[in-house]
Amino acid sequence: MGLLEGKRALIIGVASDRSIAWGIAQAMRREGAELAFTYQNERLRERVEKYAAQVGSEITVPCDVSSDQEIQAVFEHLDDYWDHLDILVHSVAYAPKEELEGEYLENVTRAGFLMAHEISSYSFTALADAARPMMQGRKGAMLTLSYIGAVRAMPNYNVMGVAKASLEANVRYMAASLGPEGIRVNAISAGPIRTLAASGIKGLKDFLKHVEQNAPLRRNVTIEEVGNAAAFLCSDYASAITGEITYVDCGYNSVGAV
Ligand code: NAD
Ligand code: IMJ
Repeated sequence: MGLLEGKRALIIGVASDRSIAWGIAQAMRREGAELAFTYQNERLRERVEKYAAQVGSEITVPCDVSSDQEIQAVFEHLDDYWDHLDILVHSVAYAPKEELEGEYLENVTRAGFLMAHEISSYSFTALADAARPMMQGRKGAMLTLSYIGAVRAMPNYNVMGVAKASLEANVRYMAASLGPEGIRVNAISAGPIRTLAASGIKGLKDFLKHVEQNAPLRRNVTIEEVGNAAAFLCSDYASAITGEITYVDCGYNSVGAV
């Protein structure tokens, strides 16, 4: 029997077959979960419908996480199909591209800072609050994706690192809020992966190579491996784990300069 047999999961953040959210969706499906998906905008609708069908799902709902109305509508729509929800996966981040290069203080703006925090951190809070009514009375789990730039000043990551630090604190405060309802809240801090969100990032190739040469496992992580960790963290096997940031990065975070 699969780890997630009988559970229902909403996956937010599939944009391509390289998306971390897609790795998570595939692992959760394999472990027996029923899935629903959101897509950011019309441009992504058909693509996400196609991916959903591949994992036996007919439930796809639009959701730009900057809109409270769209967030509310997701759960109204979901309520037509499901009488409850067990798992919420948040795999979304955004900051203006111009701020993800060069020196932090030179490039950060008030608008970019607010945007990064709104889309990459606050949206998890807003989605959790909207999902809460459907997650009552079950052993629910919420999961988001972070990056080591939350805890170290990494080149080019800049304002996104500050937003990820907010997201990680959010995980702890949300875990404290939702714990009494039996809902767990965790994050996976993934190593670098070539996805749409990582494409066009200055120096990515060299950084992937650096990880390959220095991480204890001497390689980079895959979306399948992040998916497996996600399935575990959202399963009842992780029933005492909440408020945690789990590194899934081939050990990179645990070593210093070599
Ligand atoms: P991706 O581009 O496949 O996914 C990013 C998703 O964010 C897309 O599906 C996009 O539609 C969505 N998104 C952006 N703005 C949105 C908005 N306003 N409303 C709704 N959706 C919006 O890239 P990914 O690498 O799979 O990123 C997923 C998560 O993983 C992000 O939080 C990212 O920070 C995190 N992460 C990525 C890496 C990496 O190296 N790729 C490493 C660690 C953590
Ligand atoms: C992002 C920026 C700088 C360095 C980076 C990254 N490295 C990695 C990433 C080394 C691995 C990818 N990552 C962890 C992210 O969280 C990416 C978030 C992101 C990416 C974009 C690109 C396109 C855009 N806005 C973005 N906002 C957030 O316009």
